Amino acid sequence: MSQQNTTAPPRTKPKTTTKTKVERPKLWKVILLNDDYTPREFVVMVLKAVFRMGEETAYAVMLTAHRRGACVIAVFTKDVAETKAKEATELGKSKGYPLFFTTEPEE
Ligand code: TYC
Repeated sequence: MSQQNTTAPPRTKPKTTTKTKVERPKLWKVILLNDDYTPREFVVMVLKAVFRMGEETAYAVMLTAHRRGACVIAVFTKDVAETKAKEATELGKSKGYPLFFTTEPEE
């Protein structure tokens, strides 16, 4: 009786390999824009309340936006950046100020 060779080891080496690439989620900048009407103290208050800045950091950021027209405040995930920018802009709006925070993706 002829016997078939059934003892050959199974092929275990994959024909193709898959590399899983996990990319870091892109971060978004929140940018404070200057305007001519919002009181400086109000801008500082909003920066402290929404972005958890201390008095000195908030004042420095406000002054940078005042002098240069805009200032990057912080980076967050897209959702958090948009929520905070909206919340901070709304605070100004509720007092009738044109205070504006915008977002843009980081390179
Ligand atoms: N420019 C405003 C003023 O002179 C103060 C201010 C600073 C407003 C920064 C907005 O992002 C701003 N009262």
